[in-house]
Amino acid sequence: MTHIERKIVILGDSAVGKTALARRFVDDEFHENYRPTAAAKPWKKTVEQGEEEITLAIWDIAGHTLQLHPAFYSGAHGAILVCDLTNKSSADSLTQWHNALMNKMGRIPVIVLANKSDLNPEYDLDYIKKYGYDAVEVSARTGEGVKEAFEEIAKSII
Ligand SMILES: Nc1nc2c(ncn2[C@@H]2O[C@H](COP(=O)(O)OP(=O)(O)O)[C@@H](O)[C@H]2O)c(=O)[nH]1
Ligand SMILES: [Mg+2]
Repeated sequence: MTHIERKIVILGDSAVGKTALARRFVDDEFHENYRPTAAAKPWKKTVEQGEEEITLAIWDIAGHTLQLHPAFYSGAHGAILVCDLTNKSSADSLTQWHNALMNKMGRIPVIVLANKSDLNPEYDLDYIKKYGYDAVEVSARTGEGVKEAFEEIAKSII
């Protein structure tokens, strides 16, 4: 079995659940209290994909500015764009986050996650589709779809 390391960045508006999703995937934990992410340090988790063992270094954005820091995006192989199903404007922001990333990294593989599927939604996946994205519903709280989503992005960047 060969071992490779891949870098993934997580982008999206404040409080959509970027940190919660990384934490659910890496530690299988969820915490209710809101704590804005202070520093950029990668979360790491190793997954198996066929004959490959991939360590994912997951960079959760620190702060919430579209002015992406080089340490954040540099060397990224793939990206996760996150919006919050209870906050429509977070879906309207997806294109901006994606453009900010593409300006730096070109077209790297991206998946779009519509988080907080455990709550009453303000909009549905069709709304996101208008922006050209096939989003997947997930919940960091219940874990719904989270593992599958990270495995999907891992597969696309081997
Ligand atoms: N109900 C629910 N709350 C969530 C979910 N994901 C995150 N949250 C909550 O939303 C808030 C913001 O989450 P956080 O991960 O800090 O967002 P970030 O700013 O994008 O990193 C926190 O209070 C989380 O507990 C989810 O899937 N369901
Ligand atoms: Mg955060």
